[in-house]
This record gives sequence, C-alpha cells and structure tokens, in this order.
Amino acid sequence: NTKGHEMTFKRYHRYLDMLKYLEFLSTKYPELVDMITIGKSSLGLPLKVIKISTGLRTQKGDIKPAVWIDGGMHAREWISPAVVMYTIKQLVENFNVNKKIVEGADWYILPVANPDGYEYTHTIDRLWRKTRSNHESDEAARTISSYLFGQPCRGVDMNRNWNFHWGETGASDDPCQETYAGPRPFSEPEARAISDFIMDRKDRIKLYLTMHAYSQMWLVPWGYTNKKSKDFEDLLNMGRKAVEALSRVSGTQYKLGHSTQLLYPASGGSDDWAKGAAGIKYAYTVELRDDGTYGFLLPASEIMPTGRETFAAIKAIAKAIVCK
Ligand code: ING
Ligand code: ZN
Repeated sequence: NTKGHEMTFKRYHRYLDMLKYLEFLSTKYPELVDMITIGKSSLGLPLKVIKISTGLRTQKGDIKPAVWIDGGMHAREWISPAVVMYTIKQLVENFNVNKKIVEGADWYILPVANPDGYEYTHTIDRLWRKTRSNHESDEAARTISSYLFGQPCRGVDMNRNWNFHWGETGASDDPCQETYAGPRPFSEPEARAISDFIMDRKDRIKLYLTMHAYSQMWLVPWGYTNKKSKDFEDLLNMGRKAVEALSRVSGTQYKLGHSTQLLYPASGGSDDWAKGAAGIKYAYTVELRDDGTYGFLLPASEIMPTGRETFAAIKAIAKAIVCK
C-alpha cells in the first residue's frame, strides 16, 4: 500500500506488522530512529527496541537522560503493545508537537517483550499469559503436576522472572501455573535480554515504564513487600502528574499507589528489578484500560482513546522527570 506499512490503530496487529512499521519509521526518519535487536525469544523471534534520539548530548553538551518503555510482557494484554506503538508514532511522526520530550531524552522502547506469547494468543489461545519456553529437561521445573498433565507445561510468567527477590511471594514454582516464576531468575531469554540492555545504560535511564493491563492503575514499587521504598513519596508525586494528565484527556480515572496495596504482593517483577537492581529511581507498572468490563478482551475501538490518554500521561511524567 501507499503508506508503506499496515499499522492502523483500529485493530490489534500481529507482531510482524508491528516490526514492519518500526522498519518503516527507521527508513523514513533515519536521523531520529534506530532499530536495535537486543536478543531473541525462546522460539527465535527477534526482540526489537526502537531508539528515538536527536543525539546523545544536549545543546549545552551534557549527556541526555533516557527513558525506557516496554509492553507485551504478558501475552494476552493486547492493549499494551498497541499503546506502546501509539506512543512511538506520537514521538516520531508528531515530532513537532512533542519536540520538548523527544529532544530532552533518548527513548528506548520495546513494544512486545514476549512475542512468542503474543503470537500464541493470536493463533491458539487468546488468554495465554506466559512466555512459550519449555523447561521440561530442567530439574528445577519438574513438579508433580508437570507429570500429571502428560505433556510438559510451557511458559514462564515474565513478570515473576527477574532476579530481585525472585520467587519470594506471589509467584509459583509450578510450571503449570500462570504465575510460574521459572526454574531460576532470568531463565527467560526475553527478560535476560532486557536486563542486559538496561544494565548497560542504567545510569542514563531515569524513568522505567512497563505497560500491562487491565485495571487502570499507576503502580509504585515495591511489589515484593508491603514496605514503602525510601523515595515512595517522590514516586507518588510524579505518578500523580501522570494520572492527572491522563484523566484530563477524556475523564478516565486511574488509581495511583503501592502495588501490594492496590493489587497483591508479587516478587520477581520488572519494576522492582528496575528500581532495586538497576537503580532507576522512577520505576512504574502501568495497568491500562479497562476497569474489568471487557478486561483482556478490550475492543480495538479503545486503542486510540487509550493511546491518547496514556500518551498524555507519559508526556507529563517525562517532562517532570527528564526534561526539567
Ligand atoms: N499485573 C501485574 C502482574 O504481574 C503486578 C501486576 C506487578 C503486581 C508487580 C504486583 C507486582 O501480576 C498484570 N496485569 O500482569
Ligand atoms: Zn500483565
């Protein structure tokens, strides 16, 4: 087609459509966009980060801060990659309107952290959550139920697989459960690839956002404990800017608070790792639309409104943290 890509934001796209759009952007805006393959999924799909940058240094000559955003860690949460793709579109194709935040920071964005799972939800099982790895041959993955089912249970909950307080709470050691933490921390190549990439840039990354769904919440670490982090109040204050900007777009209300309080305790999550292990002060898990009416089966007609309000939130918090 004449546009050079298939992205519409009117329906949920397959992984290859998304990659083609990213390639299109990097061809059309070579000065602004770079594609970085940070690793491969268990089944061999490439993990592609789009880097949006007008240059490493500010006009004054200082090294710029950076922002990390990932989506699609959980396969069935389709609105997450869609909103992350929408964010990319705004930053790149609406550069003039968003100049301040694009010029103020380098943006590293991974729209689909779990492409194997994402494709599986498009073809076989719409409500699959985990990765699609097979740890059958791994001693640590042998449990009674993994024998009883007659075939190995596949997949690891990628948001329980990070090596910060791994496996302590709200995670399962049973490969057949939805919240299986994996045989060991970073058993999943997807989580390992992200952590290596972020660790290499941890001093520059000032904001970590991981997009999930659903329940309309802006969650503050820790997930592994009821204790508040020492800068909990700072995270709340910045989070408040985000949810206020979000609600101004079309009135959608988000709850803001400690994730163990608003949801449940769970350890091995990526936001805890980003804050506790990588030392990124502002780390959040965002639970996108909706409030439970459609849940994971959110109609595609909500992609654009969810994208619009979420981008307003991202813009507000990025301005407050990295473009002061
Ligand atoms: N929710 C997150 C989950 O991984 C979460 C929420 C993250 C809770 C970290 C506690 C700690 O369970 C979804 N929707 O996946
Ligand atoms: Zn999730």
